[in-house]
Amino acid sequence: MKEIFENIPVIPFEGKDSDNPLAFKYYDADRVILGKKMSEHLPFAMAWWHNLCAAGTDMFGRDTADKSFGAEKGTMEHAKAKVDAGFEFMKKLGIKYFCFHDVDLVPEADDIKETNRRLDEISDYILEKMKGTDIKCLWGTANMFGNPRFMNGAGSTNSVDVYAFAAKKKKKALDLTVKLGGRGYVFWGGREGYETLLNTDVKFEQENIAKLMHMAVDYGRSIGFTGDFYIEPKPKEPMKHQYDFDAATAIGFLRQYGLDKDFKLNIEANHATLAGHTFQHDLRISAINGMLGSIDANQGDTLLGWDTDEFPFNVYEATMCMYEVLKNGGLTGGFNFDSKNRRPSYTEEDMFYAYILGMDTFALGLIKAAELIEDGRLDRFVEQKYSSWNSELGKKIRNNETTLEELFRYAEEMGAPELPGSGRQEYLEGIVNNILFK
Ligand code: XUL
Ligand code: CO
Repeated sequence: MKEIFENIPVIPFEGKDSDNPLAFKYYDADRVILGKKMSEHLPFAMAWWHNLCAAGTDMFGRDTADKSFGAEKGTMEHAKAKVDAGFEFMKKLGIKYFCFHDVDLVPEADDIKETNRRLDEISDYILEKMKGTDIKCLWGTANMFGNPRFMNGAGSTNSVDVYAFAAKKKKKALDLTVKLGGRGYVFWGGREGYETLLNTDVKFEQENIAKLMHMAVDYGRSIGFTGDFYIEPKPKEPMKHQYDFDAATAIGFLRQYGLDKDFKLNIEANHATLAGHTFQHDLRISAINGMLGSIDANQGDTLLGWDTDEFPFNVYEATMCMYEVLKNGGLTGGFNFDSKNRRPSYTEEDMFYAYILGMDTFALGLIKAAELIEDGRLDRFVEQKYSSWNSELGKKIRNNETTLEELFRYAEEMGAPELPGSGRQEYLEGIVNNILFK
């Protein structure tokens, strides 16, 4: 078969002194870090929508890139050309996973029965392509935000008919995910939220979202889906207020509605920052609750208030991300590049440069995070910071063996406590810089 990216070779690892733009400087798949290969630490995934569908359109202008891949857009030939392009792309970069929405795969027909027939056809084609490769599906999802019928949400909609239609799409997307062997299934609540409380029954909407999730879990398990369901939190955009605001909010929701055994979180860097947190914050909150499942790898722009979905180049952020991931013992999911080329980066080379950048950034983050852990100074500082809790009293409190009255008596004998000890933030930040730039 003729290559689509004819001018792009298989991307080799050449090391940090290489100036070849079509080579990895840090991502060395077989290099062992803390006892595991880089490729196992970093199950990278290609996002079908950004890489094979999005072509630079924004609110003010049409496509800049040509993503026809030699076929007429809006046809099944084009859907197949995207599969061909995607698999060639993944093979050339050594990417082992892909993620998709239902409508990324085929042109949507007016009649959903025809859309579903096309989905059957394309998933057969993808399965055929997967044969003889080690490329797999990381997660699937249904797009329940693009079509005007979802203007008031899918699980949260006011229309019971739209709700049933959403359920139909979800069932099909689950069928496809299972057919393609997906490790996970994502719920991103794109329009599950509100513009104004004047017309919104928040409690009613949230209960209905939970019911749809329960039905999806029941159905998924009944067809043999053993992977994780994920909520992908995001505070706003497209809605003014989205219910899955951040990791803490999503965890509370999952627990309230008894979904926490089947769900974990898919944390996207740019969503965490839109919620006013660091990426690391939402990773930590997920991890300490046993719910850090997967990551949408990208970054935002602090000067802009929206979801820019940039390819990650911030090594500091990637290092702190990998620090959390290593401490979590890895992910059940992977690192999906929910990232897009900037509009003026419209060539085929740019598609590759973007993924090389993202993969190298996370590889460097992994190397540096492992060095931080091996160095041990951060861990030792945190251990020492809480060392007063190793006392008899500290142990009693931790074991729920004391009372407010007993603490009162203790404090009365003690008098005023000493200051709790310096937080040493600047010293610790210096250690991070020292290791990053060693
Ligand atoms: C939107 C977003 C989605 C989800 C999947 O901000 O991140 O692409 O990842 O629906
Ligand atoms: Co995402």
